Amino acid sequence: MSTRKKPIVVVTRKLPEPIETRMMELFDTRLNADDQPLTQGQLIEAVRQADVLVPTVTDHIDGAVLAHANPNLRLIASFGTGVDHIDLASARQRGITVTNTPGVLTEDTADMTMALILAVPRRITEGERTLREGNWKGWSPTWMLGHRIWGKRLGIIGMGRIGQAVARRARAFGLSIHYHNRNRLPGAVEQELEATYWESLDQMLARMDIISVNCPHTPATYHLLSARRLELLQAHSYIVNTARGEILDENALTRMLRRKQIAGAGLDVFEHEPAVNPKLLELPNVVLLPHMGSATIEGRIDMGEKVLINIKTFVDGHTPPDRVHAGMF
Ligand code: 8YV
Repeated sequence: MSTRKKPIVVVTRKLPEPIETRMMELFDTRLNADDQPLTQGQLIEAVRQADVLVPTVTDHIDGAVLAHANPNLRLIASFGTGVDHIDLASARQRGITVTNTPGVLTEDTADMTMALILAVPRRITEGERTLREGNWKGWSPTWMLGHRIWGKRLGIIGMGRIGQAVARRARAFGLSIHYHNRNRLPGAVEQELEATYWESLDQMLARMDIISVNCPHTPATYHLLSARRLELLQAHSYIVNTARGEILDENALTRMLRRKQIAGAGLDVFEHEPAVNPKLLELPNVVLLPHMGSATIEGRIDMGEKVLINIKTFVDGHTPPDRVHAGMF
């Protein structure tokens, strides 16, 4: 057993038990047993203390927080794939490496996306609500009619790992696959997915029956689906977002849903989580989920394993496998 001092690892939220136990064995770990999200003051305290910080999507690690980091804070090993809650430029300048947990939540997030692609046009939660509220008067040939998804066009925005996993599922449900991405996929992948590439997002939006948002939130994708772009959608179309709320203008979307300028939406993420535009809650043609796209116990354990590996390789002096960027010095 090495006598070298173990690094202080501060974990901001409660993680699955096997991950926390291993974290305790490997490092000088500070856990958050009652899982209360940290306030900005508590986050500042955490970066003052930590050699390694393990945050999640609920921690906003901006420049103001990082300004209080102690000089030994060398790694932010985030639990999650998206890193839009971390001011990457500021971390980099301070010599702090950032890692994430990509790959292990691809299939779970794609499943949830497919669930919403089915749930919204087929009015699944609306039907369930009606039944639970005791308002089901019995079967009728013209009641609770939704829309068929077989044979419709799905436009995927962001054709990375998750976008492609959605495409594979959607093909099996008879949807034809269209996509917009920063870079066109290799021909072999396009062929396998029978996917049509649209260089112009505007042109794709105007022609699709269902849109799925699967790109990361970056400064370039903030309000990518602006009011102007949302207005390009056809009135019968649906939109599903399991990526980040900030990618679409939630107020504009709500307005369009209320005016029936689009047919419905399935949202797992929101612009100001955990707040949800109250007008969305009043609409029958939306399915709203509390950011649970990757919420499986298997996924959470895999994410935790990735965090452990990233920390261990880093403190042992190697390049962590999921490095988003290295600190600048
Ligand atoms: C995670 C996510 O639950 O990984 C992501 O980017 O959005 C979620 O699936 C969350 O980020 C954990 O921090």
